[in-house]
Amino acid sequence: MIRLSESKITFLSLTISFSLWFVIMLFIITKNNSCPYAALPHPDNIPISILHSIFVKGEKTKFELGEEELEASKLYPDYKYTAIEEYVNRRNEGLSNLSADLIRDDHATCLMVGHLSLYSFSSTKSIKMAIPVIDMKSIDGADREAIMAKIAKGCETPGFFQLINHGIDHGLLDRVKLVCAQQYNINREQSFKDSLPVRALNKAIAAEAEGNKVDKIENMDWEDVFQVHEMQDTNSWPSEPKDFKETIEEFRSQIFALTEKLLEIISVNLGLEKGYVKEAFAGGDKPFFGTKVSHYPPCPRPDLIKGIRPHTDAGGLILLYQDDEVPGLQVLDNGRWIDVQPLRYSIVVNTGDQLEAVSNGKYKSAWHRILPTKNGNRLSVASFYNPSYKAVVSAAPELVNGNVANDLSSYPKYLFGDYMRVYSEQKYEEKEPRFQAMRKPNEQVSY
Ligand SMILES: O=C(O)CCC(=O)C(=O)O
Ligand SMILES: [Fe+2]
Repeated sequence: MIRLSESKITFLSLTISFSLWFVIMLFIITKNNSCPYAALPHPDNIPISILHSIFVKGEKTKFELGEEELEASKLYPDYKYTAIEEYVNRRNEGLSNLSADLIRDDHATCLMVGHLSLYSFSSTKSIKMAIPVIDMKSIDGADREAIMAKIAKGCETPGFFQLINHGIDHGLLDRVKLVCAQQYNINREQSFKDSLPVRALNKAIAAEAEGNKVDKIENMDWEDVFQVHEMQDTNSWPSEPKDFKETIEEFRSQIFALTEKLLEIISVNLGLEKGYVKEAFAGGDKPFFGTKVSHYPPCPRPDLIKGIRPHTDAGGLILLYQDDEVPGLQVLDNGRWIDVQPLRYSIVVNTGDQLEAVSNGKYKSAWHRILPTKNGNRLSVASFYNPSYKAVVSAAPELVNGNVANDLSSYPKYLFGDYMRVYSEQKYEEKEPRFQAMRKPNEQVSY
């Protein structure tokens, strides 16, 4: 008979209990992860607009995936609305990595999300939540450094990021959405229907119906624009809806403050005094601050025209409040167009050509475009914080090698008004020739 010492017995019993615990845990984990779609792409990568139209708007929702139009109720006859709705809400709040819990909790949901990811992935070929989402909640607290670092990274690449908990009142954002939709319906819808792009597209569709081959329309955008800025004559505000002016002005003042806060962060991130970029853009006066309310109405042939053709923005820093349901904004990142996915109450930020110049190329303004859609009328409200037309823009001397401003290795020094004259003619072209045109005639440089 084998005799075991006391310590061996303790060791053996510990080993046995550990193995038992391990087997039980393995069983639990495998059981909870028994979702047959677990290997599919992460549902956080599904555009929120698709989730929203299927699961929140209800059974009758028709939605477009690639070329097809499908009715949600036929695709997903017996899913649990509440679980998905909760998921959408959590995503809207910018929380991520929640889908795993959801999948574990609810097999039906798991099935749905699995199907959906399969479907949307195979039919739209998009889709990564590739634009950084930055939570500003504790920017004035302990996490300041970490948040600033995220902003620095977002400015470097891809030059676009989204902010949540940015301090702009959600109720105000809801009101902006409402008054813009009303203003479009009251004042703009008819004129859009009579506009050049609509006529050009109708002509192309008619020509095609007669058997002709038609080209894409490359010199127009499928966009309705209403501009607001400080120099605005009071008469140019629409009288309806009544609270349009007041709402947009309140929105603009909150966006302006947020932009200046970001510019301070950006200056410090670049190693400059915190007021550097603000002062550079003010040019001894004040910056130009414009807001553009755009609609991209339903487009019968999104394959023939763009919402806005690819371009980089001329100015400094751009803050965008975009539709939380209808997608369309894409950014060129490493040669690939990626979606800036709608995220409710977020503010999208991107850097323009002037920040590229001031940062001496550290923050390159990113190419972006808008794709129109067949069914949605996308709203976007973009606010442009630009230099004054009288400001002289140049690379910050601290960021130029050898501190020689305007040498050939740095960005040129020029009047912003001059840049805008060139930009207005070359907006949809490469930006390097624009900077080139700002050099004095005897300075030639190849980019
Ligand atoms: O509509 C948008 O989301 C962006 C518009 C834009 O890129 C622009 O106006 O320059
Ligand atoms: Fe733009």
